[in-house]
Amino acid sequence: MKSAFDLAPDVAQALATGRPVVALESTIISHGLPHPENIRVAQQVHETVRAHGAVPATIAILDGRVRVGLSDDQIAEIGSRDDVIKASVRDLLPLLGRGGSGSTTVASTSMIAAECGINVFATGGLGGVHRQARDSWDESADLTTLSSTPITIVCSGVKSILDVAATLERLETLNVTVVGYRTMRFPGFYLSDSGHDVTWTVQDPVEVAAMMRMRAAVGVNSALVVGNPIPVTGQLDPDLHDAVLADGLTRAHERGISGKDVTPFLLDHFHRATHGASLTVNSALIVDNADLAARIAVAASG
Ligand code: PSU
Ligand code: MN
Repeated sequence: MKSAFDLAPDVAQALATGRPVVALESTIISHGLPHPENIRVAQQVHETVRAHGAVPATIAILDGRVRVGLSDDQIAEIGSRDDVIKASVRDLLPLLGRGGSGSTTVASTSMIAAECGINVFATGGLGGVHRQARDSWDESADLTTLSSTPITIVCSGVKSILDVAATLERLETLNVTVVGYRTMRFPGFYLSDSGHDVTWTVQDPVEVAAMMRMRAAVGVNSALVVGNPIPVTGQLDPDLHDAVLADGLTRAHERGISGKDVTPFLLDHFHRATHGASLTVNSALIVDNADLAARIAVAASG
């Protein structure tokens, strides 16, 4: 089965020798950020991870193969080809079966990373329970996947387009550990503070590494989420955020946008309606999270 994974040479070597590796998702590149900013951010993330002495492993499905560790050319392909499908775990088998190409979400990236022995992953914001989920039943597969995937994921909370309170309740039910990085508040993606508390806080990467060491010892198989807030000085203006979100939700409803298209639609709406201000925030938090993830991976490999 493992032959389905194509590990880049530097990723394979780091895993074989116990050196730090940071998994990265590719849906951010294909569906989360517009071209060409998406490619610029992906490259900046790679450089940031390498600057700390860790190896970046961006995960994607390219022409029927699971790639773990993308070259600059492969990043550019994911970021510019229009036949790249947003692929969650449920989409992997059909894509691989027919030799297609897809970008991996938090769910599928986590699953593949853990299968390959990578234990740290950086992203922007997790998926979660959508607003109006009582009617639509729209809850991201990110949540259930994290309940059964032993990985540490650094993110700026969950996307603020979601029902954050309901998502936190689901994370609790699903045994996912949530810690705030130098905060007791759950980060709000474009905003530093979602308005909700977390139960635990950590002060540095060494503390996270100590938790990771206990994972195997006690048999916890769910994810550890490290919520890393964007600094207040770098966040989106909260009033602008709320107005743009309300407008975006109305438009999505009017246009009948549903299922896997909701998240990309709302992110794109934000980027347009804020004239790029949300894009600046989104790009910055992705790079910040990669930076922290790399330091955690280094601390955990020591
Ligand atoms: N975080 C971002 N941008 C994104 C996503 C997360 O900053 O585009 C993606 C992730 O791949 C996440 C997905 O897994 O959105 C969630 O989509 P859905 O709500 O359809 O499960
Ligand atoms: Mn969904």
